[in-house]
Amino acid sequence: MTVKRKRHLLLVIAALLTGTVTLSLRTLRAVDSEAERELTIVARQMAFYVNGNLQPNPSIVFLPGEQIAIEFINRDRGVVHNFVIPAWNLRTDLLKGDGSSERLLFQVPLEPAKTDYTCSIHPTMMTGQVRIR
Ligand SMILES: [Cu+2]
Repeated sequence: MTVKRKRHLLLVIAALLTGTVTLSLRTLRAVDSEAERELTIVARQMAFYVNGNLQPNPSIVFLPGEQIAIEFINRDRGVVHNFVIPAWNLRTDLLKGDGSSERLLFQVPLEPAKTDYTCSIHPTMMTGQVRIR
């Protein structure tokens, strides 16, 4: 094989490898942008609890542009609640405290921001911060 031919072969191999790498990166990105982060938010004893943590009404931190699925569950027997992020026009229905649940799917805004989440029936007791960073 001549030197010229060898170089040509290397270029072909390099192009093939690059193509393969680009393709798999693209596939990964596509999968990634469709994947959503799941949060479970439970209402009980007049407060919100996130992902089983014991802190009531914690700050919830999102990444810019990420896809979120919130499963809101009302376990506050005898009390009606919803989960609302007013600034983002996000709200569940008012749910009975018998373990009723509703799922919210949304994309977080792209710009860093700070706002509040709340229950529209009990806005002073049931409220916390939402941050994008
Ligand atoms: Cu409430």
